[in-house]
Amino acid sequence: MKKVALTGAAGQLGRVLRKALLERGVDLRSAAGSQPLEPIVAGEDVMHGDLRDAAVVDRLLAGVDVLIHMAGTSVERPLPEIIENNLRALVEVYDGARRHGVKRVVFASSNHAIGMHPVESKLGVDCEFRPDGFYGLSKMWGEGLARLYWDKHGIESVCIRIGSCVEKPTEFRHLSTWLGFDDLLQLIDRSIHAPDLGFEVVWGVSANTRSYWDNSGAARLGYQPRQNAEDYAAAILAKSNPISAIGQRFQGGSFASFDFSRQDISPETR
Ligand code: 15L
Repeated sequence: MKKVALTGAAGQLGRVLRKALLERGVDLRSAAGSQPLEPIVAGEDVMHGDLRDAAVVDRLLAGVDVLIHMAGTSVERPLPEIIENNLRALVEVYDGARRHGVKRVVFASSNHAIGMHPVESKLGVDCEFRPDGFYGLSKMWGEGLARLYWDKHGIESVCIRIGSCVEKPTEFRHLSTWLGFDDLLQLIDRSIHAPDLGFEVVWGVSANTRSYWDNSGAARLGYQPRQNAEDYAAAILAKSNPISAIGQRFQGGSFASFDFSRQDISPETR
């Protein structure tokens, strides 16, 4: 059986994954950041620590086949914080993967690496990077790092450009960007088990009728999403859109409109 490590286990998605993977009998080591994790099953393999510390990474990756790396800053934050958590820590993690012969890293990338694309565009994973902030920029850099470690060191990576991974879609943008928890679990399961992936980028998105993204490449993993945000459309369309007029123009939504200073693009210009 594969030994799987999970970082960010105390985070929003990490909590969902930890519980579900344990329920499915995965041989899991879960890692949190500053606070210790309380075991949720007897004898659970848990740890915590700062991933910028190589000794912590050694403890995380000893004997591990696949790492699911969910840790890091997950929203727009001042650049120094993003550099520490999403750049420096990620290099430590990939270096550790190299030291310990980890076969594959599943990297939580984000739609915010491409968030400045207009909502009218349907994108493949080979689209141009258009980050919508320093957070999105760090995910673009992370995908580049993953590529480097495959090309030079043979460590496989699946970079999942996660959309909006919440239990239920609640706003208009989610009709395009939603990733339901069942589909997340399927995608993670396929990312752990699909053979010989090399370097892959996939959209972390459900089978949404209004998806911004063409996820046909995810078939290589055997990912077949079953959830569709459209099932919630009536309730969502009955409410007002919480995103500003500028944010509504870009796939990154409110991340794109944050600190937006262009004067030549107004909500009205097309
Ligand atoms: C992300 O990358 C964030 O981590 C999450 O908080 C959401 O904002 C999500 O993207 C989204 O785009 O909805």
